[in-house]
Amino acid sequence: MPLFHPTREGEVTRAIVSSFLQQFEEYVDSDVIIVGAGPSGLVAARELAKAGLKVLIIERNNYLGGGFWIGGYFMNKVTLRAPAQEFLDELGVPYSPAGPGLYVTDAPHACSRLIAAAFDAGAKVFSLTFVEDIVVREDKRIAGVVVNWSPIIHLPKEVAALDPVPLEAKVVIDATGHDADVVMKLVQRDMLQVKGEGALWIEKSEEAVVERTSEVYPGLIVTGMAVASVFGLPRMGPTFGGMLFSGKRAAEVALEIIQRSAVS
Ligand code: 48F
Repeated sequence: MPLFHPTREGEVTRAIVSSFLQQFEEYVDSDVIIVGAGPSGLVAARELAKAGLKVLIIERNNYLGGGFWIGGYFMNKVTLRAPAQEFLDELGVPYSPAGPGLYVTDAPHACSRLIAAAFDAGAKVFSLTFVEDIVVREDKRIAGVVVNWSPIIHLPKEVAALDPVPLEAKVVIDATGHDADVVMKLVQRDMLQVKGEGALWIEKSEEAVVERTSEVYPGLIVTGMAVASVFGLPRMGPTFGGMLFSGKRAAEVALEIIQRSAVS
């Protein structure tokens, strides 16, 4: 008697393809699209999905977590300053004190729990998917993003002269880290100006990133290190509390926008 139930190869392929296509079709429009699955994007996704919204994370890499997997200096450790250890308590991730009000933990442990929490809450992910542009309507409002498979982006134009694939959302969150990739689509068209990231200053940057997490163009919110790039704030290095609180703030702002537009 074999251990596993019998199956045919075609059935396995069909299961993958039909499940993917069904999800793709369902998420052609979402309440919120979050570009980037780093720490700020994952926290925002979890909060918004917990609030009952339809949330799609788009990540260009084949792994989730952004800088949260790697931590500081490829050492797989991350630090958090109080009170950010509360996120670890909530996720059930162990950590050690590393100095007054400073904690250290294993980056993959914290990151994998955060990824799982976003999925548990109901967020969906398209990985290996690159956001290459934005959708802007006549009312000067971001209404979605344009995507393609990440490997396609690296092909020469004569091989891959492809039409855009747009996805719609009520709100888009730029959680692309230092590059502020979504915001830059507006900058390139003179629709927004940014200051560029300042030099590293941990003490100042974490507070400032959380405080400046906001809607920078109708329908577009910035979170995480993208906030520093937009507002000329200092970099913060391998301490992650600012990213987590910024993601939470981004979710609050998105909820406010969606609730406001539902009333009007
Ligand atoms: O860089 P990242 O981790 O962003 P974050 O949430 O956190 C920053 C920290 O990791 C660290 C730091 C703070 O202590 O300085 O750097 O601000 O994650 C950004 C994610 O966005 C993806 C990218 O692959 C990464 O996983 N990303 C960037 N551009 C695109 C994208 C794009 N155009 N389309 C899809 N994904």
